[in-house]
Amino acid sequence: RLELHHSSLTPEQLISCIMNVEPPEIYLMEDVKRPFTEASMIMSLTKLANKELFLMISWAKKIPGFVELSLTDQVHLLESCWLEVLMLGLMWRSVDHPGKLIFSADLKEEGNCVEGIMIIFDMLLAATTRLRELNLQKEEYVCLKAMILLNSSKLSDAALHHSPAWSNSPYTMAEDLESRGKLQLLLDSMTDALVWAISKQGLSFQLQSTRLAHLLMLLSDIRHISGKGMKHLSDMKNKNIVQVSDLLLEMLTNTT
Ligand code: AOE
Repeated sequence: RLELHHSSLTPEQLISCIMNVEPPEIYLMEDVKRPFTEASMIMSLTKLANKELFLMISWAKKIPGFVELSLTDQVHLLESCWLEVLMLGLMWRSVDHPGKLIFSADLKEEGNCVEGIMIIFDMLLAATTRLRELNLQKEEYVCLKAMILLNSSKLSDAALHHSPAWSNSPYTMAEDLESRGKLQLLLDSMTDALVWAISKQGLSFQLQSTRLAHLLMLLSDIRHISGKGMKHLSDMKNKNIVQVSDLLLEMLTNTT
């Protein structure tokens, strides 16, 4: 296992490191009652998402350099990217199953099952088709997922200037700025890693640049779909279907 400091990792080492910290496959382990209603479907998906969020936090903590960011930044990054990260994972699992969304090994959806979720399912399926057309490689996938996390800067000025109420360690402005600098370096090394992953494929220089552009454009599609998904989820919440888990801070601060 690599124990080097992240700043001394080559792109190749960084990729093999983030390949190694990929979360395991998830099983829902419950009888899924069919036919689904929108409510029961969302219920199952919420259970799944809660399991995945647990794994996502330990995944993030194993990305070289992430835990050296301020706790405020760690929280804001995860808070703003979690659905995008879940969605990219879902697309990756589904890439070899045209027309299906592989939510988990035991929850696979053909789409036409539930009215309310249909529109978002269709967007997820379309984006998955795009991944398939691009023949996305695993090395590229893990880079993109880490880039979603590191680039999810809802960390705008508001986050910088107010210490959140839950923060009992008073972060200074200087520490926040230092963390922001580290974040930029992390994002840059992840970009280098993606460029390296593309360059391995023996494409012409021209095609490498085009591929990089296509892969990065996927990220804006994913952010768009995530926005729609959030809207859908908050509509649900008003109907009291989704119960929100509040474990994030606890999980980030506990040292495992
Ligand atoms: C996509 C991928 C995936 O692996 C799972 C799911 C499950 C639900 C799906 C979503 C998806 C795709 C889009 C859907 C959505 C349901 C409705 C929407 C179909 O149209 C998402 C279920 C989300 C459940 C919410 C769980 C609470 C999250 C709270 C997060 C939070 O508060 N914090 C602080 C962040 C924690 C970061 C780790």
